[in-house]
Amino acid sequence: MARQSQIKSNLKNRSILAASLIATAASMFVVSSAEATRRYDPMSLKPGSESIAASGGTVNIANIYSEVILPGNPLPGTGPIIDIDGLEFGAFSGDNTLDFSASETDPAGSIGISFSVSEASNGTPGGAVATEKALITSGHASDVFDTRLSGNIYSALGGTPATGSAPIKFLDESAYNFLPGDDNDGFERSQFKASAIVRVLPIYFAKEGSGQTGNQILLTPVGVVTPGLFANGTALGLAATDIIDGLSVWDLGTPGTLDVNTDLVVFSLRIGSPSLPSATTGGANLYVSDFDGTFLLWASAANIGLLATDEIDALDVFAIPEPTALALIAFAAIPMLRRRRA
Ligand SMILES: [Ca+2]
Ligand SMILES: [Ca+2]
Ligand SMILES: [Ca+2]
Repeated sequence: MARQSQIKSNLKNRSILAASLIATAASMFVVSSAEATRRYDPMSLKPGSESIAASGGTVNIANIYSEVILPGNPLPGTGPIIDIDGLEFGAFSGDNTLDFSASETDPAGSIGISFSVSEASNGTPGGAVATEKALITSGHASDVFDTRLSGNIYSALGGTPATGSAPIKFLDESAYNFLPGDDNDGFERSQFKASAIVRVLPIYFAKEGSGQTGNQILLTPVGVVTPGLFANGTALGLAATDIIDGLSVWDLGTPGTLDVNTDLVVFSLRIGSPSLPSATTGGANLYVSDFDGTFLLWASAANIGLLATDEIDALDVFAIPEPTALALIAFAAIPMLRRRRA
């Protein structure tokens, strides 16, 4: 009897879980329908990008641009649309926003990355990056590529680097009214603003300029325009002249405060940074830290379809739904069907 009631309880829990998963999927569908003609994947540009000259200087490397062109959503005029002016988060005219991040979620789950490379990068022969480079000169540098990695952030912190799948092209620069001669050097999938004016997410970023050393992570909370220091290079185990050029932050523990051994970061360094394996390699390696004063390899260039001499200059992470979530729905449905037949 106890066993039976345990089974019933399990069935009930599975039904609740299934209903909850279906409801979640349904609500996602409603949101995506409402947003079907708009999407924001904020992006910033590297100095020297083609759009800067083409715009007569209104495209600023401190600013963050977004609003992706989708069917039914042509962007007005030419050129990209500013999502967050640099002045709104503490990157001034002349500063270069190196990369930026919202606070990521689900560090224990399966993970994918979006990245962009520098113009000098070649990618593994035959891979997505090499293919884009062959199509149009420097067109690969303004694109965004996706790959998925094995394990999760904690397995990397435990000393097991991830392996990745072959990258695929996720976004073309034309989706932003950017030009093929642009070089995207900052990317994030999160939507920082709920409207054109109100930023609803804190922004974590690295920049160069205004005396800022590129080995630090700054944080501009919601409601203010002045950044504070979230983590210095020492917390990451970085040298004074290392440059972070790809960044994703999990601000766990107390939001807005650095919690050593709890908060997490994955990052890439610019080629030439003294902490890399050599003066000409390592720029496409990804590293992980929990701010304990050291960092570990998360994935090497070769594991994400890139060459050791390539450069990742923009980085974001995203959660990949576990196959088990879908399996659970099916698993929950089977006993319900069986019971009905009985
Ligand atoms: Ca790039
Ligand atoms: Ca924290
Ligand atoms: Ca890099």
